[in-house]
Amino acid sequence: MPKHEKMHNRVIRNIVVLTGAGISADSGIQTFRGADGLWCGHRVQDVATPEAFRADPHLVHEFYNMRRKQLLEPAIRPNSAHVALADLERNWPGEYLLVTQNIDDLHDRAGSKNLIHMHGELLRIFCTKCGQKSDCRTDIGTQHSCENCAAPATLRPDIVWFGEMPYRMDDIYDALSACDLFVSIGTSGNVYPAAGFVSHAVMSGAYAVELNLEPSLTSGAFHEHIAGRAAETVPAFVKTLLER
Ligand code: BJW
Repeated sequence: MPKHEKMHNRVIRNIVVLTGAGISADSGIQTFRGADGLWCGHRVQDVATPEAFRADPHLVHEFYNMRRKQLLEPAIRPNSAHVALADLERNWPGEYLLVTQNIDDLHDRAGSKNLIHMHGELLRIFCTKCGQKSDCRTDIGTQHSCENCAAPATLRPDIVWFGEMPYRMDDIYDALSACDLFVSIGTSGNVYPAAGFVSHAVMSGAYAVELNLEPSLTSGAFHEHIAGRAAETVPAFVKTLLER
């Protein structure tokens, strides 16, 4: 890969941005794999798989109820990185797609519109019997019935668990194939398919930039790295792009 090549030498029309837990860390939401990991004593595989949900739906509902409550606390708000990305979308003359692995709604609240929540949304649920999806801002549990088909104990969080297919992969790969710039913000590169997006974009001809506190597992695939907290690096990076 031509590492010496600089972004300012490139014609950039189409942009894909991928975000992970690091962008919401500056809003007070803990990351998954940091020292103070979010999982509160639960191993990921105890709560984030369909098998875990079948084995102990109560534990899994409690886990997501706790996180939903936290997300709705007044102190949890979009930070300057979320706001800068919404600003980029509004002002960028070419194609722009934001793909987030995050299940929080901070990008939505900041005003991002062309946004894919590839791992689902904490404030949505669906019925495993009829498939009906709905908004959810309260606790749910096995005592609740589906409002659409009335089946008992069939509701689950609209979250993509390990072993399940992330959402809108065709749209994501189409955008990656056509992008001139791929930007990854605050993701560790542990979880596929998102961790493979940089390779796909670079093989399709894109310039790739990583913004992270520390190098990710896929750092080697990027042309450029910008180290620091997302709330500081993202607004500065967006400013550079919009001034081109
Ligand atoms: C900052 C910062 C600041 C901190 N500023 N930066 C073997 C090889 C390859 C793949 C697999 C494999 N075995 C299984 C798989 C597939 C599996 C997988 O990838 N497993 C790996 C663990 C190996 N993937 C899947 O199963 C996916 N589905 C799939 O592949 O479908 C295809 C298929 C289906 C069926 C059959 C066959 C194929 C689904 C993945 C679903 C992921 N779900 C989760 C949980 C969501 C629910 C929830 O939140 O409860 O999504 S896992 C969790 O990790 C969550 C996140 O979205 C995801 C990524 O985490 P992220 O965002 O990167 O966070 P961290 O904490 O890891 O990193 C934070 C970063 O921020 C760090 O780098 C910090 O430095 C940085 N940072 N503060 C800037 N202020």
